[in-house]
Amino acid sequence: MKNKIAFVAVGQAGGNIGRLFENKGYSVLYINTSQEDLDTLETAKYKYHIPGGEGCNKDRHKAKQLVVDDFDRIAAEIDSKIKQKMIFVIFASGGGTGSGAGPMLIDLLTDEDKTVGAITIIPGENESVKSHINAYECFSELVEIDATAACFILDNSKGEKMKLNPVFADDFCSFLEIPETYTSEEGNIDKAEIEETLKAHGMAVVVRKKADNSAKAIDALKDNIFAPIEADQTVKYIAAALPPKVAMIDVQKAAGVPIDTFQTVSKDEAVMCLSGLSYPTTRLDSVYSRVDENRETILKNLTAAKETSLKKDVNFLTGISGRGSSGRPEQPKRPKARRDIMSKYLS
Ligand SMILES: Nc1nc2c(ncn2[C@@H]2O[C@H](COP(=O)(O)OP(=O)(O)OP(=O)(O)O)[C@@H](O)[C@H]2O)c(=O)[nH]1
Ligand SMILES: [Mg+2]
Repeated sequence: MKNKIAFVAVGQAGGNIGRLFENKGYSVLYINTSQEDLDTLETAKYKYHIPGGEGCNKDRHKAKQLVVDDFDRIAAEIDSKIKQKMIFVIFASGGGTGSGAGPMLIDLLTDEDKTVGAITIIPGENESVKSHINAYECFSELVEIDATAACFILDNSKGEKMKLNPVFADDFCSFLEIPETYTSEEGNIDKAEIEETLKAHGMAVVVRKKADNSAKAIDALKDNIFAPIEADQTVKYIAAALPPKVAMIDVQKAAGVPIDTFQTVSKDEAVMCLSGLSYPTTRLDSVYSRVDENRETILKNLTAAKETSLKKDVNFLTGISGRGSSGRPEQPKRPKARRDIMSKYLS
């Protein structure tokens, strides 16, 4: 799949996960507003520093403005380095650079006739209110993009954040490599089916677990590193390499009946990807609650500091963030669709 799928890693967390994919031989372009963050990626082949950026210290708006001002060069960089038709943009939702730039980049790149998915991260419950505000804003943008392909949502409340990265990278690569790893007279999964699974809009999860019966494989769907799957929900695709004693029908009973299944036989590990799931509303509600509980304090702080320049509040933030005047320089003329997308994120 290395000639079909590549990664654009934005911000620090994006870089941390991106480099695991690069180590496995995938093409990765790292983008950051912080040169210092990029410098930590010593062995990275393709790095791009957004000019004028000095990190965004959790300010999503700053990141968006930097992307807008430099988008022509960012797009040219991606075009020249990434030849694959499917791109996954990796970013944390709780910071500034990745959170601000991630959804917008997905929207802009999808517009460029590529299939673009997301690999993102929800902050852990112990993280700051600011991280939660950013995450909620980020997701409220992400869920509005109809054309997004699969969206993997790592949940930092599921474990130590640096430990989640290799679990995800290893499991996702095991899934991508199913066509080369497992062939069976009883059915194969080919590359087109992997792509089909990953093109499905909505949340996706990928898990890998040693399983000598169906129950163990199903456990992996409940106990994993991702934001929890909503109860009673629909699933579009299940693609799985299952050991002989794990039955797809049991997986379906647990996960819901998909539109299609792609299946092959593995040795002792179940490798499963579910896609086309709905976004994790319950988990996002808990992100919202964390902000809401601190509404009074946030209001007080914002009034005192008068620091935010966000022009548009996303639903729940109405009345929380201040509204500053723009005072931004005129943008150079860009093709209309692109300009429209950009203004949507800045207005
Ligand atoms: N799972 C995981 N989470 C991470 C990692 N690094 C940071 N995070 C989480 O990501 C959020 C912060 O995002 P960063 O990627 O550090 O921020 P950034 O995009 O560089 O943005 P700024 O530094 O604010 O400009 C927090 O919720 C962190 O807990 C990582 O390697 N893995
Ligand atoms: Mg950073």
